[in-house]
Amino acid sequence: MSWFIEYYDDSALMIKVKETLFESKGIQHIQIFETAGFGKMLVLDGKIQLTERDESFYHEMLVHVPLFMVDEPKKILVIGGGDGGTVREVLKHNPDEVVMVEIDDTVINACRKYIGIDGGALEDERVTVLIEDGMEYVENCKERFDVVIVDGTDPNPVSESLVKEDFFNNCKRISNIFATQAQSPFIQKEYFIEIYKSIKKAFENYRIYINFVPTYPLGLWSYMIASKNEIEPDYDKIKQRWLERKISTKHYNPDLHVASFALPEWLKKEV
Ligand code: AG3
Repeated sequence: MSWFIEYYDDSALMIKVKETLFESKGIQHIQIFETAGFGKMLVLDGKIQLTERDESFYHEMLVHVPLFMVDEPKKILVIGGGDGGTVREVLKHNPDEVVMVEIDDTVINACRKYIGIDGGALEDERVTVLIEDGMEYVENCKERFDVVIVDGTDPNPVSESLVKEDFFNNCKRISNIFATQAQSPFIQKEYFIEIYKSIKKAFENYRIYINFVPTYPLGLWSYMIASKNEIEPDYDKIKQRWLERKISTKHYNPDLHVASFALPEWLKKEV
């Protein structure tokens, strides 16, 4: 047994590891571990992307919050998300078409082989997987999507374009509702503020929501949802859609959906 340590600026998270299942250094440094208590774990460039034990906390909030805000989410675009967890959740809404644009096919193949959280979602006939840069895809995109979701990594040279105003402007042009993961507002305040400022410039309406994901930087995670139209989490509508769609989840429910928009005072001061 050894410890995998993810270092933050002045703190760190340690996960006990049994063995390394996969490692490769290409566009990104990919590591997949079997852990002692968190199941399989995906790490990109030293940063924990998911563990089997709590990935549902993240993927379900990233996906179900925007999708339950829409009457009939039929056509969905996912940027990033090579492990397939986001597409797996999207399919629960029974869409007609899902496009996933992932820049690194090694992540897709390694996750399929060694983790398998997509549960076959990426092979579903309604799903098209494109190996392409997300920014270039949205720039050239002539289609429209009901919902666009960004499941990216911490901003780095590969994913940096996905937090810029230009990218969000294109997402606005091609979507009715847009949602992105938005980092830890507590431990990665600069990233969070950068995403917030770009979203604010690009969209008329935007809201922040939060939940806890134990293996992400000190546990608190944020997301932003944005649209040309007004965004108001209407509990009754969400509850009704939840009952109609009969979606089973491990973490998400309509109460949590509405509660996740309540922000603590220290965070309200930042936005
Ligand atoms: N992507 C967002 C997680 C980033 C975690 N950051 C960190 N550990 N420093 C998750 C991808 C899962 N589909």
